[in-house]
Amino acid sequence: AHRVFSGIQPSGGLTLGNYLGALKRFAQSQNTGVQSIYCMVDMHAITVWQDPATLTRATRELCAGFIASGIDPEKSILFNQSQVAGHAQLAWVFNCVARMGWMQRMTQWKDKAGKNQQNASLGLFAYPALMAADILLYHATHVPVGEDQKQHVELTRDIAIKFNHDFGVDFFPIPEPVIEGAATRVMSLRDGSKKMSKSDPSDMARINMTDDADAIASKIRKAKTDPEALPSEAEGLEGRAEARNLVRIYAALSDTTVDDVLRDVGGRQFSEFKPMLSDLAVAKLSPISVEMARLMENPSEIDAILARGAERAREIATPVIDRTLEIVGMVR
Ligand code: AQP
Repeated sequence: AHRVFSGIQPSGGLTLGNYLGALKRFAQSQNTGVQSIYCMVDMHAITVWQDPATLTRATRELCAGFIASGIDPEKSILFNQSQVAGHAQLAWVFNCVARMGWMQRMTQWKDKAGKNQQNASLGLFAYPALMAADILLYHATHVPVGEDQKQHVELTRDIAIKFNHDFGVDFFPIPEPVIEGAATRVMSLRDGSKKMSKSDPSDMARINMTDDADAIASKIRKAKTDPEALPSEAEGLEGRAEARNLVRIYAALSDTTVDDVLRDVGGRQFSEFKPMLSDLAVAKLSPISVEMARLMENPSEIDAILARGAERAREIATPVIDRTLEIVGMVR
């Protein structure tokens, strides 16, 4: 059976990268009738220090972001990871299946741990094993993510294959990453070689889902570009990372392709294109931020949605973790 799982960390406010790489696509795919499970991965978030009150708020705001982006908590399962114990249980088993060398090769580990790996948390190192547990706990077959998470989904496949092989079973399905659309890797507005990220120290590098129209317009106006006019074909964006990023964002927000956008705007200067892009971004994002703010007025309602989602998630997860522990030989 086809089942979708994906997660987002409540490690800061949502960005345009999270929206285009994840949320917008989740909303589009929920009408295909496939069972979809979306998780606020709070246990992943604490792999780097989170202020407790901020984590609580960010988790609720993330849930509001899912709903405001069009994900219906009745159709999809929406919950936070720590409410379903199976994630931690299965992650432990996978910590014992995965190899240190596999983790060491992960680019996210290298980027986030930086030069001082000895000082990074053990959880940050083991992050991909927990992510494998998130996906495989539901026997998910498809994992919609941005380009940056492809390597972790591949590691999930390796863990599933090794578990099945080590125990001589055909228990875990081998999940596929689903990376689609014009903006699977939204880049920083200040540096076209870095991805747009919640945790970038410069707020000017990203568009937050909670930014108002003025903030969006000012960030796009100040976004780094080059002095050339826009090309009329995608090839003309080669070697122009910042220009390409803005065109891709435009294409993704307007549900078209880069080629279609360039057909319309090729030959124009950025002084003309940037206001078009900010108008489009404001038109698409402000209804979402207004709805997020409205939902945040009632945190107990959000908590009830997460609790109900967790209950539904546990119904799927419990038999899987029980069977896993039995396969491993643990007395049940
Ligand atoms: N820049 C991006 N372009 C496209 N997709 C992106 N995603 C994140 N950034 C971009 C996708 O959003 C989903 C959730 O990501 P996450 O919160 O689990 O963690 P992340 O990938 O580490 O995102 P951030 O924003 O960079 O957070 P921090 O700064 O805390 O690490 C994933 O599907 C991801 O691909």
